[in-house]
Amino acid sequence: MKITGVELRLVDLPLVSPFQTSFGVELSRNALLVRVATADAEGWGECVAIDDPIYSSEYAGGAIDVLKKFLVPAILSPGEVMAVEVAPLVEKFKGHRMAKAALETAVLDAELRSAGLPLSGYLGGVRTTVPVGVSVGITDSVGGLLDTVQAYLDEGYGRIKLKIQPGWDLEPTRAVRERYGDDLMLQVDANTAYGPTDLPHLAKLDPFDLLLIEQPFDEEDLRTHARLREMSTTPVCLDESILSARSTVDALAVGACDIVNIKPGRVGGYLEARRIHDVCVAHGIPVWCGGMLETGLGRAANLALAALPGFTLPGDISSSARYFDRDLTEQFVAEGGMMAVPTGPGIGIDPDPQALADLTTWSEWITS
Ligand code: OSB
Ligand code: MG
Repeated sequence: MKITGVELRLVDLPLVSPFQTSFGVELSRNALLVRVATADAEGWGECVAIDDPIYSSEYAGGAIDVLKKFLVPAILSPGEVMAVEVAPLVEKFKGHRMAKAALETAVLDAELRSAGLPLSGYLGGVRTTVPVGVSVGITDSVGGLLDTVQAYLDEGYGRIKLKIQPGWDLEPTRAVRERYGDDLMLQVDANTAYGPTDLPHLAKLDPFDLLLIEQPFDEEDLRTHARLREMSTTPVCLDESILSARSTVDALAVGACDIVNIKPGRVGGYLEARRIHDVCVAHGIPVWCGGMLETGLGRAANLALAALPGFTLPGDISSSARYFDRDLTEQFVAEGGMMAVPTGPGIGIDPDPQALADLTTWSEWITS
């Protein structure tokens, strides 16, 4: 496939409400989009890096720089490229998985659109709808949290994830469990906010019968995650620590987790995400699709991945209205806690040209 040009574009989508985690507060989603142009079709990839390097080392400005200087030139130079060749072409550049993922996804989208194939079928998806949940940020008060959760339950979501941090953990979790009962699928995500001395404290979450606790410790600290598994009955899930199929194998070998959150951006793309899925299925480890407050473009592709057979837990893929008043694409809507997997070629959805124009803050074309 001959690529005639690559466009980098920043779009700024205000969030409907601030999203607070243990690492910071997000007020709007400043998303970097990659558009690949070919003679037959164009393809889209959304880079999940946020503005500041506080979830991981990557950030949007760094992604723009590495794409412009290294990654885009590397895929343009051979003259022709297929999606499976993108990762090998950029492998010599260390790290920057979120930037690499966006580029590979755009190439894959263009390729599949040309072939008339939906992403989900290409990846091996077996479902037409997938279970989804909501990630609920840290709020000012437990009362406010209960109101927020109630509103999501009224919309039909059956799984709630609470963001936690030291000082905001046992009390909000207990309050939600007591108010909504044992049938609610409830899980928590600490985004690395705890350390080894917090092990006994985190074991106090056991009575709340959580589906899982996500990434309580530093991304490099597999050992403490393994210790938590021995001290607590709550299943341990890794997010930030899982960077590749190789790191997944290592995490499983040291007994660091029961469950894996797969975010295609964090691991370098949908092809590596599928390998991680395959590793986990082979080990009997359930997986679910994480989210990074993506626009409709990113969520469309995540839905395709979440249709694979090993994705047995609800994904962080919510309705457009949970994130933005105005999405970049047509609205995604969860019904009864389920969302439809797009069926069109490639990621199966196009950005709305007017929304794209109105929300764009910067763009640049790169041609060979
Ligand atoms: O840890 O899963 C996370 C958003 C930004 C950065 C990290 C995380 C998140 C979320 C959002 O939890 C989930 C979603 O996109 O709905
Ligand atoms: Mg997480």
